[in-house]
Amino acid sequence: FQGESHVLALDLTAGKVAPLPVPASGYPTMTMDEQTALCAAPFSDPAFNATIRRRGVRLDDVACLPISLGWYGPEEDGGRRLIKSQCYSTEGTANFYMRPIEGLTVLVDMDTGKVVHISDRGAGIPIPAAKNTDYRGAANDDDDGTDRFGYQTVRAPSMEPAPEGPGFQIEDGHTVRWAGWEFHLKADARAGLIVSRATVQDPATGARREVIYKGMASELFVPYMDPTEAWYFKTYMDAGEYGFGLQAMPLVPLNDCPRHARYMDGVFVAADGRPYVRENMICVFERYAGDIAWRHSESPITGMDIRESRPKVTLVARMAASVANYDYIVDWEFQTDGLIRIKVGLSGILMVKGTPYSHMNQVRRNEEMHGTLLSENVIGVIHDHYVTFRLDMDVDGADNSFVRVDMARQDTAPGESPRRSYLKATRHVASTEKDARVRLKLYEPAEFHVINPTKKTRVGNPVGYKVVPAGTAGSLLDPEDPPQKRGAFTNNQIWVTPYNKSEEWAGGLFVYQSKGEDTLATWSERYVCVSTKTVDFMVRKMLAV
Ligand SMILES: *[C@@H]1O[C@H](CO)[C@@H](O)[C@H](O)[C@H]1NC(C)=O
Ligand SMILES: *[C@@H]1O[C@H](CO)[C@@H](O)[C@H](O)[C@H]1NC(C)=O
Ligand SMILES: [Cu+2]
Repeated sequence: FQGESHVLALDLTAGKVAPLPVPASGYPTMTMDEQTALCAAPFSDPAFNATIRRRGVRLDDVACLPISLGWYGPEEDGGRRLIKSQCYSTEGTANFYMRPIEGLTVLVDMDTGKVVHISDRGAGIPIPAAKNTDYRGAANDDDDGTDRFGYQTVRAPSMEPAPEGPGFQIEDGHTVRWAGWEFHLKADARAGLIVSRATVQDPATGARREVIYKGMASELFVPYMDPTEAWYFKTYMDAGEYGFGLQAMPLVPLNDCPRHARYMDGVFVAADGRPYVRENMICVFERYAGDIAWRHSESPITGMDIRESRPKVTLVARMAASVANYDYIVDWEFQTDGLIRIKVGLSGILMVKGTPYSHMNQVRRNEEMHGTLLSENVIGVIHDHYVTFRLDMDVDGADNSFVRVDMARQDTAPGESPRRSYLKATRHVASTEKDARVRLKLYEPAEFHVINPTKKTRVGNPVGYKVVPAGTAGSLLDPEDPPQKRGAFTNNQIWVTPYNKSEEWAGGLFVYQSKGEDTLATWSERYVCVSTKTVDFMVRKMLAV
């Protein structure tokens, strides 16, 4: 092979393989075998070993991580697959993330495994101490069920469903049925968890009604806000570069998921094409957290003695991806009232930067630190985490439209009413992709509906689902900044595009070292009529530190 990428369509019925167009730039997601091999790659270079010795670290204590390097122009890229290694000292702790060998960046050719360049600007930056960095329970807890401060360690509370067992069934290992819901679940190498063919039973007619054809995390974007040599390139796109599902480890029963959870395995492909199974990738469980689903009580003034209350029990499908230091927890939660909630939790360990400073009194006034001094010789660098979800909605079938309901103040005419103003809702059906780009504004509020104009409710309104953005934020980077061009799906909070099976990944099909010409931002430039649509929906942004 000559380092070329190919995209192939396999026709299982005909037993044929046909080539598909290859994206203009970028490379496919790294395989796990590559990522494993790349951790060892720097050690094949004597100059690397010499650098480590100069930094006073024993070679046996060094662990290196493969860091995707984005795309910063042809001079840097050289037309080949590259990766930058960032190394840590594991001496005295399992939490090597807290002990960066700061300023040392090793550029490696991914195909040959050879070191291309070593940059070490970290001489004089000490490696933060190992003391008190171990996060493992056993390292901190005493045998008597207390932690090192003497506090009782918290145990998972009981979240047990009714004694007659779980209220859900899983058929064929993948089809979940619960409270009128039916959907298919699958662990995917790139997206992590895919929910498809979600239908719900109409309580009035008993008919199954379609809701979502396919929903999944489409891409992530994690730009660090430090433009210096050893940090500028850290602008990860975890799904397309690392594989959100490839990075998911088996869930820990009883702590990751409650007692009566059921687990689902994932099947992935190794670098040589062989399939392998990873167990317990997804868990499914009923959740009762003490909340109320619906209630109403009558006041005694009515003379009616009504106390109606229903406990809120939901069904959760969960996976957790550990992309190096960070752990993302993705929950799809189904409610009995038809609502589907997607939640992203962030856990794990910060990626930190070494510094000579051990106290803020050493830092010059107004000195740009790109973060916060968290501990002796440790800076937490400011950064974002964006996750965008692609929702291929099928509300009562595939003929769907996207409606923006604008909320605006309407002033009354003089003498019309004692009121001077009220809130007026105006519906606007998107007619082009450009028309369906949503940038949220606090003082220009709107609601977003995916409707089926061909299916009406009993009283004549189109049926629909409301899309509710939560915890979103826009990117503050320059739109022409190379990482922002690649992560351009963060330019808007909602995008709607007509169905196109080549446009599943918001950052493009080949994300690794891509230039950003194959993204949602490009696709939605087309003046295509939006009828059957896909909603790309940015669910969460977190600003750490
Ligand atoms: C670098 O050090 C590692 C660990 O001691 C060793 O395995 C490797 O052979 C060394 N590399 C070279 C090129 O000497
Ligand atoms: C589908 O997407 C591909 C890739 O963006 C594009 O080349 C093609 O023109 C699109 N098809 C339609 C019908 O818009
Ligand atoms: Cu973070």
